Amino acid sequence: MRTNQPQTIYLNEYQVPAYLVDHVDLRFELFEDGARVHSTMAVRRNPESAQAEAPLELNGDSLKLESVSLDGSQLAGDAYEEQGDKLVVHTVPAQFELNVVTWIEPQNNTRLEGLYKSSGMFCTQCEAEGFRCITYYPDRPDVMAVFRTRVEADKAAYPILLSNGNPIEQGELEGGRHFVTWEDPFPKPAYLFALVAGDLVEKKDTFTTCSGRTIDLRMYVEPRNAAKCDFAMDALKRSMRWDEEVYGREYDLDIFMIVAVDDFNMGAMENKGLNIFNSSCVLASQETATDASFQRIEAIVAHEYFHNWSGNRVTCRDWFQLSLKEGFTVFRDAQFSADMGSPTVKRIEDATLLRTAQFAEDAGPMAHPVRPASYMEISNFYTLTIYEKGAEVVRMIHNLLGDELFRKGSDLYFERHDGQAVTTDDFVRAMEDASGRDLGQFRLWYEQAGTPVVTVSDDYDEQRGIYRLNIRQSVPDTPGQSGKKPQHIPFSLGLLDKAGEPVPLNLSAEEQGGPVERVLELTETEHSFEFHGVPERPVPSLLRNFSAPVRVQYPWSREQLLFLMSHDPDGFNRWDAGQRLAVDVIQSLVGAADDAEIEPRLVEAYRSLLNDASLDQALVAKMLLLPSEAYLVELADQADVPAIHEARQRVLTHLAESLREELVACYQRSKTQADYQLTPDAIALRSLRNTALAWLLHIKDAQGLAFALEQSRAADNMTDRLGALRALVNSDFVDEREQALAEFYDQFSDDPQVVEMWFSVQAASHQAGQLPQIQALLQHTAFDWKNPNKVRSVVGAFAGQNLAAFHKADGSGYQFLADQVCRLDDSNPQIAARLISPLTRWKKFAPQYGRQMKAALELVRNKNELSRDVYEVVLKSLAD
Ligand code: 0A1
Ligand code: ZN
Repeated sequence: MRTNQPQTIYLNEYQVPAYLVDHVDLRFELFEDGARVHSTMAVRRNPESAQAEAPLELNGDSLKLESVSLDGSQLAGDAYEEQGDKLVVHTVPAQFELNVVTWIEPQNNTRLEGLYKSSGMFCTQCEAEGFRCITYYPDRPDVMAVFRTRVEADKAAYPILLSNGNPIEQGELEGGRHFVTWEDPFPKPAYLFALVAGDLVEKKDTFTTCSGRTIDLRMYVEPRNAAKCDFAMDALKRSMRWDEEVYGREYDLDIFMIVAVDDFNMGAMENKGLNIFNSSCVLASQETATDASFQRIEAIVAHEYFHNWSGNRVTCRDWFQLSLKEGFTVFRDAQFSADMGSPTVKRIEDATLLRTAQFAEDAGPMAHPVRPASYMEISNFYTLTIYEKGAEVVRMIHNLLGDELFRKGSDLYFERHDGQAVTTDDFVRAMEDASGRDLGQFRLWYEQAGTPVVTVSDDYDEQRGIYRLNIRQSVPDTPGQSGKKPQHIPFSLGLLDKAGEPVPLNLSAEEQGGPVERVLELTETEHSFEFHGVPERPVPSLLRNFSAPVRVQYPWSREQLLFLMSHDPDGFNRWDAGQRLAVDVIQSLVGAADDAEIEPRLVEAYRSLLNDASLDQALVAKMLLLPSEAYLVELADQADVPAIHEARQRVLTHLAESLREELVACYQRSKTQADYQLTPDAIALRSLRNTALAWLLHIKDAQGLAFALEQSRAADNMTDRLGALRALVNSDFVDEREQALAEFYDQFSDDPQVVEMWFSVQAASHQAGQLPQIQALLQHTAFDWKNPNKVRSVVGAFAGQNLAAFHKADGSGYQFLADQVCRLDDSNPQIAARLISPLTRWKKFAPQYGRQMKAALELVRNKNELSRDVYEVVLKSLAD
């Protein structure tokens, strides 16, 4: 049990900083047994602060203070005080220079915040509050300073010394040591500080900006990864060009660097001029990365690069504004990915993530608005709500304003706030000012948590040719918020006649030949829209392209869904109709008798998908994927996971058995002859082929087995290799799967990114990932508790993806997860707090499960010395 209760921080208690830092000079002496950090800050009282006589307060965490001096004189012991996580200097002049020397131990830093070591190199992670683990500093994003950083280390062990900005000096030191000094001319918050020192190979390229400046591009990786940089480098250049063309944003420093590190809590970090990446989010080659990894890498490289403007040049005033940079930047990277590949597929993937995981978060105990009003530990707020829902909110603004006015708004935002730390409200105001639109009610998207539910009903007046849609919205209660107001929802729709032709949408009797698609703006609790001149009862296509992050309820018949699946001109809604149909069929089988009929029209719909080569194969590849167990759980109340798993498996078996011939044909037809390519078409074909293979192995088909073995043998890329392995692992071919796993591991045991995939394919598999097998993976030589990727690939994949194995009736999965969370909490609280998330939604599950999930949470709550990170999650999850 925790003894000292962590404090809650509130948005409405925000105060401007009492002191500002204009310039900071850092000197790092790096050694094997620790590092000495000398910091000299040019500090002045903030004229905007009312606290004129306030003492100077600096944040610190796990620091050993060696000395403090003010304007060159060492401070006497009573002039300052170390108060827990603060250094307080009692009396200071209006303007002064403060020098602080601290000693830290990067080699013992397992939290991976601040300065730490990963595979022998020094690296940093300062967002959100890691800089205070390096030195005492006003560690808040609204204090922006110009940084100069001198790094000193042994030259042989650490030939590469990096920090933000441009290198301005370097030289030799005594004892085989050397130094490099970097200066970043752009004022920045401390969370964007970075330092790297290591024995790394350098990959060089250049980029010429729109104004003709030549930028040096550099990637730094461990020598064994030298051949895995090309894709990320190209993705970087594509991103730089795209941001110039679409947002008019040019890069500002003379050099842009990317470093890959193996031990990293998140995906990557946008430090000014020196982005640091989790190796798995940047390193790739055809032989070791899947299509999905390539796409992820391209998106993350772009995301971090785009932050240079949306996050760095214009940053957040405080951490409640996190979505200011994250929501906007995710929206930007999604636009970029859509432009680079298939827009419909990208939209489907984003909506799937949102509906499966963000809706769940928004309905659970950690639900919070896109702009939260309070938090205990900010690291817990790097959530799907801040990132993905935040991006949807920006997307809705984009859709309400249109391309041109949105661009005008973003230009105004960047120009008006360049070099400032601002709020989400400033962002919305720039959009309003540039467009003349009133987004007053729209701001509720930032303030109210919970997923709005939009309930639609319709009637048709044949005599008058009027089709009416009645639309109601409601926003559910969430912890600490009830009685919510209606939100401003852009609701895109179309109507189809019997032949599948679009019906003109005339909103009055006078209107004729209206557009065939409209965005209705819902602002009230209830609306009724009448469409005139409609000659027959149409089928509505609602929320096209997922125009708002809401749940839509409409009493679709299976007939209508089948019709939309093959006729809707909106690709997203074709896919969505298929998903809804499959959900309906699976749900009707949950707990049903063994001989219950499985909707024959579902089989026929899938048959046409498989047979019709004229369809967009990228869309077909997505449409063939059944809704995931996680999504089915999200849709259920009082979920009985094993029953949902059974029902879904039954449908899969039935489909695979009924469509065996088509699957074999599809498998054979989808073989790509040419060399490996990353085009949307080639990606779609590999995806289709691997789905067909998985289905055949699901029914233990002998020909499928032959395909899989041959595919493993002949594959020239990881997508096909892993596709075959996954299909085998998820099959009943026990001997073959064991052999395939062993061979695969032998071949790739020296590649950590591939080993992580090898772990997660097993941990996510109902066949190969039962608890005893998970325990065995934890004992594997390649498993490492200190490496977040390994923890995620085994424990995270088991609890998050292998739902029926995790939700065992005896509660063993829950107990297991609680034990691992307790174990990790001591070494890496951020990862522990993320890992516990599957337990937090215990109220969502059938009581026999929920009770035991709750008991597991209580077990964690009772641990000694719980971190603030895990404490907050457990406390909120157990609250009434
Ligand atoms: N800003 C980064 C994500 C990030 C956040 C926190 C971290 O450490 C706690 C690390 C990275 C991004 O959006 O990519
Ligand atoms: Zn980001």
